[in-house]
Amino acid sequence: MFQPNAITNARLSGLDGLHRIRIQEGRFADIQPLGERAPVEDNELDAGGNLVCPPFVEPHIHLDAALTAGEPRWNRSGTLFEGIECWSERKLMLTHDDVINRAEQTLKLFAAHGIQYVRTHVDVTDPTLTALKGMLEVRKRVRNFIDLQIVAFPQEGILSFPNGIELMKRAVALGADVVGGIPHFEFTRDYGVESVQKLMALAEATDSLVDVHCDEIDDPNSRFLEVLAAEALKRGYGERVTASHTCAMHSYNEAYCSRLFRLLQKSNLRFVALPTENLHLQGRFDGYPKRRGVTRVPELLDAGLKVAMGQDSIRDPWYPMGNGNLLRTLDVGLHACHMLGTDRIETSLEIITHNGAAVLNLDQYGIEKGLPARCVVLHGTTPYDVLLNQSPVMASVRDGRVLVSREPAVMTVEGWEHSPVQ
Ligand code: 17E
Ligand code: FE2
Repeated sequence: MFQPNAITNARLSGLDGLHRIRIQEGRFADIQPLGERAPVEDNELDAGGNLVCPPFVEPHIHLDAALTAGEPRWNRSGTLFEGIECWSERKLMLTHDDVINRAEQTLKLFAAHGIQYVRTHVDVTDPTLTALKGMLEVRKRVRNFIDLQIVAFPQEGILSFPNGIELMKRAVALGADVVGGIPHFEFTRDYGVESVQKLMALAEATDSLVDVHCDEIDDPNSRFLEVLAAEALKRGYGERVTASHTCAMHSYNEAYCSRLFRLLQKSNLRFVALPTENLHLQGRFDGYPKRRGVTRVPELLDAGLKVAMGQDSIRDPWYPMGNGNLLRTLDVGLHACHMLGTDRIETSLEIITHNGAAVLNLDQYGIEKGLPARCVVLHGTTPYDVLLNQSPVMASVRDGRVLVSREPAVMTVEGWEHSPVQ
């Protein structure tokens, strides 16, 4: 495996000109300005004037369900609820090897797209905990490529599924890193509130992070986000708590939102939007106009909160598409959220890098002297360029080793003759 001692001709966010980033013993050493394009020495990786940024972070994916679309049947309505029914049938067919094989196949796709950090939700509403045990094994197997965080996710509820809280506790004891929840799917509003209190207590007692599927529904009365934020504030836990989806916020009235945002800022929760997934799942009970169902990303960012974007699904009972490329998710997200102003585009890579790292509470992340030499070489000189062309990453470097390298595609259009317009 190629272990360069520098990445040369790298363009870095916030710095003018090109740079040579030296690497020593798997860590970034000094970063030298080059000005113009410099010749590339042996044992250096040539970034070719392209942007170099920290590895992409996938903050939200259901790896246990990945690559099961159509098994044992297709989700015909396209709703979250039919997806959960299909999955509960597929769940009965899970084996240890089945979970490991599909998760690894999916993670390889992620690695090929420059992702080196992944948080996966794993359904623990299963008395055998087959998916969780498989994922604990996957976490070990992929560690040279990807840091994997595992969420104990109660897909069918904490209070609405038999022994829900005991299963959550067992999952954390077995090694899950993060406590999950799904209050909008509990049988009653009261169950939903109680589930949030219980999961926060479990997280605090076990010193775990929290990531809740929160209000993934077009119902403006689904208001579990305020419960989660208030619990996080009370416990001083906000930066360790993530609210995923929060689709109902799309449908909240402005007066309520204005009150809610005050609490969100005080609690400093993290957010994950899943734009491809929720454009597909939400609005299903609407006539025209149909809601997009994606949370209020620009407003949350403008309020100073950390918002990341994730893929959620790769060909599973909820969503039949997905290819591991977070640039695609970001592109769709920017469209869905009215974020195609140039200022938004130029800062958008933060959403799939630093903001994802904030969600995962990573502390050794970024391109700085002394940090692990982990980064990706993009194909383009500006974020605009990268987004516009949707080119996959050219290289992915982890602890000084080049894990992924790619040549730009060569394309010729034969016989196209034109002269410039006078
Ligand atoms: N489970 C869920 O509750 N919501 C989703 N979007 C997926 C799984 C993919
Ligand atoms: Fe999800």
